[in-house]
Amino acid sequence: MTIQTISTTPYADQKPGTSGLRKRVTVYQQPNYVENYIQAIFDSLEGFAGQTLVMGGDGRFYNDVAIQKAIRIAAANGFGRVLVGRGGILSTPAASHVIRHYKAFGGLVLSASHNPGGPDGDFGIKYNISNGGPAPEKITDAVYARSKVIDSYKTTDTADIDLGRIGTQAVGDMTVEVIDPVTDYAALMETLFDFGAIRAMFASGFRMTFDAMNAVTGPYAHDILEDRLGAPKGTVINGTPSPDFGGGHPDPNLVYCKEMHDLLMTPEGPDFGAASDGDGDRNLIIGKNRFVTPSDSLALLAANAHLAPGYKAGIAGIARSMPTSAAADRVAEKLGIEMHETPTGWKFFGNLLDAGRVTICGEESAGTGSDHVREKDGLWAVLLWLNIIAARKQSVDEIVRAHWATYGRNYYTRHDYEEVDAAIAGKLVDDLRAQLPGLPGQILGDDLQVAYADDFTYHDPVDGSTSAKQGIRIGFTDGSRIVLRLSGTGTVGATLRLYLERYEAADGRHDLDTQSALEPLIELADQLAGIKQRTGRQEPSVIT
Ligand code: G16
Repeated sequence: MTIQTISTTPYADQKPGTSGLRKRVTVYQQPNYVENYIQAIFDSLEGFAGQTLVMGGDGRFYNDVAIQKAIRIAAANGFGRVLVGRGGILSTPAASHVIRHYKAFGGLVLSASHNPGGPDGDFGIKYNISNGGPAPEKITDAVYARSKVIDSYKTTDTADIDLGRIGTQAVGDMTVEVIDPVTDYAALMETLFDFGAIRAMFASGFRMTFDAMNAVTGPYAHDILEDRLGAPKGTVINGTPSPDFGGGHPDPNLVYCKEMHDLLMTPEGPDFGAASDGDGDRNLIIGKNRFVTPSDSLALLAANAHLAPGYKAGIAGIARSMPTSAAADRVAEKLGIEMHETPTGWKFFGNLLDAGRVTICGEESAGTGSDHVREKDGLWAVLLWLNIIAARKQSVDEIVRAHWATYGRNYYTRHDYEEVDAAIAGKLVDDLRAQLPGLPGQILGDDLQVAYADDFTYHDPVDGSTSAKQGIRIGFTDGSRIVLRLSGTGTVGATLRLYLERYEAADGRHDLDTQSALEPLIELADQLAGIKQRTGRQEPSVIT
């Protein structure tokens, strides 16, 4: 093997977003684009000589090309071993587990998550550290700084690795071990949940549909739900990963899983429906006649986690991203445990999990997870729901209603305006930010008094770091909130996210239609920010 040092010129746009570097495939296909970014990552790390690096992706278009490049660059930079999923595949939570389980130095996760795939779709690369979680801002800032001045990268003159063959191969001095992507992850799930009780529930006729969206969770779901838990064959649909997700949009929300949602609302539908996204970290939960919002799901899972063997001793604390509803806060209060509000991005949970201050984390963007890995985990959430249903012997709807009767209901919605002109979106946010100091104390709209108005700043209680400008929040004295921020995962223009929340007490009205219940706040947000007028859009692109 010869190590080659290849001259290159920097790209100006390799700034990692909410979750790694996500760009159009065509951007990644530019000369040396992948090479520059991976070398910039390695240049920002220290002490990895001879260490293990995990690699895997969601199997999307360009996964196979990028992973071969990454293997050669890792060998040339002195890693001792690469662990890679067969076919270059690892779901994001499985990659996190493999990093932790084999005590790797870190990992490269090749995914653009729920974004569409294919030659005209998106691709992404994310670096995870030794705790299995996404690199913190300290590292992603260093990677960006390095990418702007990089002038060479190292690679080898070796042939492609056969990623279809389980076992060990060599790239010069570096070992490449191709592993089964499912085995370790499935074994971890068996330690957390009561597989016997869930198996008995399926045996007694409980029916579910799991939509793998032609993405990475297909093999995991077939193995765990059908083979280990005995759910009938056919429970998992769209279970074969494809490079362009079968032409679909692998985002498990009510737009892209409408068919499943509608089926669950009929008497003939199954008892339970769930889905996961491109890389397997998001989840969608729908019971018969009951869609569960991700924010409610976080609160419910936290309140009931003790019913699963892995959490029977109770949970240490809960963390949620700032735009996520405050439903979980009420659970933490009742349990007398810590509650943390962090910026959007799973990377902000890492320190709290490592310090043992929280056990369960979640986000409004369909992500929930626990300290078993350092990523959100779609199938984990599905299995915890199944465990809770099996233990409580109640339907999802009954469990949700009982929860609201105890804690009250946080009506919640998110309105996305996608592919907005970036300059218009930026100005909209700036102008709203400028209004904030004058808002507290004002009575707005339908008798809503502003309690606070700020641009969220997070102070990490573990490492003392500060992250500013994490989203505008306007809170009202009755517990309602308007939150507005720009997405950090879009690849074209800007995506404006408007989050709305209203609290209805335990003895309040819990049967209102969500959009109607939030209508006054939706109108008020538009008055304050001028969304329709400035964007020229009459409706959001997606409502979740
Ligand atoms: C990523 C992050 C999440 C975040 C989501 C949406 O999820 O890991 O923490 O909530 O993006 O972020 P934004 O609102 O900035 O678009 P995923 O599933 O895309 O990796």
